[in-house]
Amino acid sequence: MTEETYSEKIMSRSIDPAALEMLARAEELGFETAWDRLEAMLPQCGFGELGICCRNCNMGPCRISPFEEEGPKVGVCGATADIIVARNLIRMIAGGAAAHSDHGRDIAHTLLLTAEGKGGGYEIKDEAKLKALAAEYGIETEGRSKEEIALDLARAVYAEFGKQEGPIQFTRRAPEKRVALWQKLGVDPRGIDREIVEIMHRTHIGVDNDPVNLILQGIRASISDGWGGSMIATELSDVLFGTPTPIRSRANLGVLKADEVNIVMHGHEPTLSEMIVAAAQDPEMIALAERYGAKGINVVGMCCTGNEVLMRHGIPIAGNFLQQELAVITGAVEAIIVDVQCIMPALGALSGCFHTKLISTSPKAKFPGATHIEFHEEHAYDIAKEIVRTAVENYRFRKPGQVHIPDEKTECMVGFSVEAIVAALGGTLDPLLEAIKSGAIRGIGAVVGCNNPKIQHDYGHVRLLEELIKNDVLIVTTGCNAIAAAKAGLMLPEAAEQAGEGLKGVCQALGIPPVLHMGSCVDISRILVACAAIANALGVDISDLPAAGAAPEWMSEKAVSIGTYVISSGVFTVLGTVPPVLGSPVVTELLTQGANDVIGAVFAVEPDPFKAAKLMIDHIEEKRAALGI
Ligand code: SF4
Ligand code: MSK
Repeated sequence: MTEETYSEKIMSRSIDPAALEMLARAEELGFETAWDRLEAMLPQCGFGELGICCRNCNMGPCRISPFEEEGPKVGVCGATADIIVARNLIRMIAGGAAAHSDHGRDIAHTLLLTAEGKGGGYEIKDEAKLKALAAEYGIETEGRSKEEIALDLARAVYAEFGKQEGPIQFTRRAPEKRVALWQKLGVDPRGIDREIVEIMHRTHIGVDNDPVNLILQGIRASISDGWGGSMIATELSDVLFGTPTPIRSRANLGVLKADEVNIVMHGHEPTLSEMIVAAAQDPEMIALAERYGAKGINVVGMCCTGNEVLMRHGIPIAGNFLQQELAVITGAVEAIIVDVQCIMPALGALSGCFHTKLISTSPKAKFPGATHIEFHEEHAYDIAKEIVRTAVENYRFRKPGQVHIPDEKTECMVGFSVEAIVAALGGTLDPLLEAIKSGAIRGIGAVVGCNNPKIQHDYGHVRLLEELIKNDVLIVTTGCNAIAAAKAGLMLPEAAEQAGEGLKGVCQALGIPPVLHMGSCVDISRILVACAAIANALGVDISDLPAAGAAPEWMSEKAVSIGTYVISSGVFTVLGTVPPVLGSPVVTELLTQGANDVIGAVFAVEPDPFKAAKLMIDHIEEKRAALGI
């Protein structure tokens, strides 16, 4: 089958040729994917879409009629649509902030074990960053071993989660004006866990029933994610595994190999994926693979854990969120190894139709149909080896007749941590600031987030990026958007050809792509750090910068927390899918207009990537005019 022969239905689902090929294959073989399940779900619940259903107590469930005349306008307790929508929204923020921050806590735990000499194979790779972070925390570094420093740092960071009074140290990286604003509004977070717990308390029946007060708590918890839990995850991952530097790799399903053991690592935390990468290089494992007739062991990534090892080791990435099922349908995957977040429970049943083993590893995340091999940092390398061995031994059960791997794999250049960007600029931000001031670069676009079958796969991401770079907007990206960009060839220095003249000149002079891969979802914290550095260099707040954010295909609760901390940091953000808030005029107005007067930024919702680009560019131009540049 070729693209010309695909049905209209298939063509409407993705713009990625590899995904289209596998979707056609899935249809031919009768396998169901997320797109089919969405179709079966239609029409989706209108109350849910508007955010006006509540089951926070057992007098409910209650739902508010959105129609003028008929139907109830309050729940059994008297809660209005505004109250219900605000409560539901901030519970989404709590879910997202909890996910990111628990990830950060796990990394802090790994650092602690490593410092105590109990980390089963981990070591401190970036001593310079360790010392810089220690200095931020006021920890003595002179004449001390890296383990001693790391122990103090891990304990100090660990304490951030359970702190009662604040401040969370990394929030002080934000420009002074921003911190002062947070303090004035009473949203400067006190402790990471505390803010999440307080959301759950306030949204219990009969507690906080003021929509604005509820949203302010959502803002406080989201800041504790972006400038707290997520930033901790990023910074300590760099200490343990190394701060990313530019490296070349490949992206898309074509990175799977027909004659090797294919291991797909999917999920989020680098503690697992780093060790799998190491164990797959173990000569004993390679010899075992050869004994089973494979030419080697091919480890590839998926979603954000894939981004982590892509950025640090150049491990190829097989795809983004909506490609997880498609990878299994290639019939060439011996094991899909998962930890936490964004892993579809559908993978278990689907893997059962192939020889593929779905291997769950986290005590927090078990899946139907999975083989559970629990991962503990104390024995990390040994467990990783056991997992790799399980994958290798599965190679003999591969059914050659089922194997179908698309050819697509695109070259990419990744690894743009803030440190790497500064290095590419020659050691200071000045060339970037000059390019912004001269107008060669009009502004910065932070484009991030998931896939969502409600939007044609990768269409929202890729078209938005193309449009922005054409208009001289330099892009920083993470998560599944970054993977879409890599697959589309936008992460090569040659992609500068597609950029406007100004951006093209800057990229060519520096040898960088116009779309810079800054990492996984938690690494949006790197974007915050970059924004703070630029704002500080210009002597302004982040909300004054010619910068705009977007999440064209977002779907997860983490994305709700991210969007909220991004606007709370002062960056206007365009969402490609509609959040469940339209049932409340008060919340909708606050998020799309009122917040401007409070935190200096708002959300807009625009599914059309061309119109979204226009909104972002207009915003950037407005900010340039206000700065007088
Ligand atoms: Fe209904 Fe109020 Fe209970 Fe929600 S909290 S389910 S609106 S009675
Ligand atoms: S993996 S949160 S689908 S970006 Fe981080 Fe992708 Fe969104 Fe998950």
